[in-house]
Amino acid sequence: MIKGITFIRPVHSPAHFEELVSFFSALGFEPGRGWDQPPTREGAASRGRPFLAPLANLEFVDGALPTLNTDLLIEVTALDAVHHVARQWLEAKTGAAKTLITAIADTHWKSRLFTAEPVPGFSVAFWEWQDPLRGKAIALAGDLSAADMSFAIVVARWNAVITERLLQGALDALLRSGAKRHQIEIAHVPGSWEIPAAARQLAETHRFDAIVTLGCLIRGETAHYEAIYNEVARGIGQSQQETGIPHSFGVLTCETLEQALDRAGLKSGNKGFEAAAAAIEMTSLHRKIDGKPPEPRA
Ligand code: RBF
Repeated sequence: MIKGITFIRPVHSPAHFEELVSFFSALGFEPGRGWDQPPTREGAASRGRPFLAPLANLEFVDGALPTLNTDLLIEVTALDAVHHVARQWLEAKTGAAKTLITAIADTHWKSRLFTAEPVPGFSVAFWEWQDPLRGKAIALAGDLSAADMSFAIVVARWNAVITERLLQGALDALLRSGAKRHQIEIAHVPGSWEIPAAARQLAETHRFDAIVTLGCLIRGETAHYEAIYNEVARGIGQSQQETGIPHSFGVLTCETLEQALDRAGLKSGNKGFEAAAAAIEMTSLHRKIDGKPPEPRA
């Protein structure tokens, strides 16, 4: 079974190695599992830092080839944003970005492309199909850009050690995805029990694209835990359905405080961050379902 393609690029100095790792990290590549091999009797030390992409192609071409100074082509979405990040990185590192990055130009295969040279002698091309549906399954899906979206976050004070961390996670997700501070309102409520009523009132103002709900119920410390939990979940769901405004669910239900801490950023990610990301995605999907017809496809 074929599993993947590894494209090895030898690097000629430790400094170039560090710079390439920094460049590809800055562009948001997913790092793979790196390795460091100490010197052995057979040879010098070596190290590797893989970067992963969701898709790889080994492509044979017969006919017109792009006139490029590299055979490393990286397909991206949001080429302009990638160009911006690459340019900023080059400017910060070398102060002379202009000579090391080309402008974005059309190719002969209905796409746009630029090349960058993060270290001398190593060039890489980034390109994007002009037809955004090219190569994608035809499906409606929300994006994760929160620019021009407004959110209300309802956060319970009960178990504040946890819920404050969830709140920080949620704000981190919203702000890093392009939401503006003035488009985020935070409502504190005493406990999780109060979340649905506040969420509903906020949704009914129609000032927000989505509501993020954050709370923490701990079974060991909560009498009638199931009853409270069911009602909170039902109330949030009902508010979402009856107002038509997406509500994301970030109310933790945990056996112990330790488990709650893990889910608030210690071990298993931050559920506040995830809830906010879900709110962004659902807002985007909501707009797509509701909004404009899809662009005609070429
Ligand atoms: N609120 C929470 O958000 N998490 C809890 O674990 C929690 N445990 C509670 C346990 C008891 C026995 C009581 C009476 C309340 C608890 N609450 C908890 C607070 C609840 O959500 C609500 O704020 C208060 O009951 C006031 O309506």
